Amino acid sequence: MEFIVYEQKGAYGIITISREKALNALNSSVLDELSATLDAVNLDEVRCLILTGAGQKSFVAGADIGEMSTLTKAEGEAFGKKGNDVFRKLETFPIPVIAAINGFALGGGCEISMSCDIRICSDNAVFGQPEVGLGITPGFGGTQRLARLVGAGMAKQMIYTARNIKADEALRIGLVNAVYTQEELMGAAEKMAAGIAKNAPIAVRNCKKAINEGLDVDMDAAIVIEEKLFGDCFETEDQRYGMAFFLDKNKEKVKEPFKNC
Ligand code: DAK
Repeated sequence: MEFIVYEQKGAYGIITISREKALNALNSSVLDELSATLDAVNLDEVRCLILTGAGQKSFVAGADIGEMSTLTKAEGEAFGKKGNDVFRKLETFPIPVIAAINGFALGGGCEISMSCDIRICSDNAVFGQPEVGLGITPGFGGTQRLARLVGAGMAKQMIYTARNIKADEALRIGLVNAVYTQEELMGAAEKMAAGIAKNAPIAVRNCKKAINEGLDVDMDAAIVIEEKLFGDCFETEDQRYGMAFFLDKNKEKVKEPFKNC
């Protein structure tokens, strides 16, 4: 791998997009490597992922403008599909993904963070969808995911004006859940990942599926999705153990890690 660093730390993994000289901009190789990295995550052991960018300045400064500048229509479509496939793979990845946004998150950078389940950022983070200034529309899901996250009015304002916003505004509009100093960001992301990894893995995966799939359908259909995924937790070892532990009156007993089965 040239542009992606993957490190497994016990029950969680950290994916770092590492193309610092171009502020971690997404070219075809980065997208291919990210896809291959996700395919190789050991889902028997890893229960949560963190996605971040290398260096102190940028999470991802967008799709690679140099590479895009010479694309034909057909190549543009192929590049768009490559990006959308990886972003969708992240979004539907069986385990939660936390975006730890450590600087610029522009264009495709903002879009990739929105394909993650949870976004937290450092106080130097900058978000924006500058595409209309480049003569294109946001092409990696920005028009769809931003509107769903922050509402159509705010998404339209950000996209039509191509104006960047800082971390405090991103927090105010609900684009990120929390802002940390640059020094604290990764510690906070790792603490959250470890906390998620401690919970019953099948239940956490089913929650992700229920929320994501439920948001795409009407409430009657969404409730059916929830019922099915709720039912699927029963008869798992984790459900039996989790409930038995609660019902056990022996307060001295220490909770064992969940087994993912
Ligand atoms: N692409 C390629 N290189 C980039 C880049 C990018 N997006 N962003 C930065 N770089 C490179 C710079 O060219 C520079 O390279 P050298 O000159 O050193 O070789 C290096 O990173 C450092 O950047 P700067 O010198 O510009 O650093 P500054 O601190 O002065 O400025 C900045 C930082 C982030 C404000 C600035 O670099 C900037 O405005 N970058 C571009 C941000 C941007 O517009 N991003 C959105 C790109 S458009 C599609 C699907 C998706 C998309 C498109 C189509 N289809 C479905 C077909 C997505 C589009 C986008 O993401």
